[in-house]
Amino acid sequence: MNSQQNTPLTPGRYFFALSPDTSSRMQIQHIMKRLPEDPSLKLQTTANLHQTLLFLGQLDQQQLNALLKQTDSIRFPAIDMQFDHLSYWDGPKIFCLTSRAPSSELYNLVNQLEHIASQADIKVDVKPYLPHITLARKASESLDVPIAPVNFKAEQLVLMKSVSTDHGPQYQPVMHWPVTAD
Ligand code: 2AM
Repeated sequence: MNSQQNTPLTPGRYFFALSPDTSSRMQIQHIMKRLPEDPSLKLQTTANLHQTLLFLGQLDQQQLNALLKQTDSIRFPAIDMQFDHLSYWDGPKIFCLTSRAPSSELYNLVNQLEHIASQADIKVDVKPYLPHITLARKASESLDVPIAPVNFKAEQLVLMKSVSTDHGPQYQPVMHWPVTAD
């Protein structure tokens, strides 16, 4: 598959994600204004909004090179889904958007990514995939706020690097793969 690389890939913490298009991003920002006013809440920045597909963790150069050799085989159609619920997850203490009917194409893509990661000898989390978009961390209470469903349209897969900064982690898109027609 045709890929586009933004910056040289150097060792670090990586994950595969889908980025919301501009319209989904605006809908999400609108929902974020309705979160509780809690000073300890760490809101996701607009630039960092994403749907994680597979968290890869810390990768060395050899693992990155092996991973990139595998990515040519990835095939996926445009992924169009709705996030229709604002949830509180007690374990990671996050507010996130979840979907009552995630797209089956999403799971196909996650399976492909898990496969190529294992081919590249990258050990990933074996927990079942739960699609979500994190809106805020350090949440401490459940909430019951009805939302208008967010149409989430993703036309490219992104490899993100998580970089620590003084203002918290910054997620930098380092490679993109567009949808494939077949
Ligand atoms: P999230 O998907 O719930 O927001 C970068 O850290 C991204 O990978 C974050 O979006 C984060 O959580 C997700 N992620 C998934 N598993 C992770 C893990 N074990 N450690 C850190 N981040 C993880």
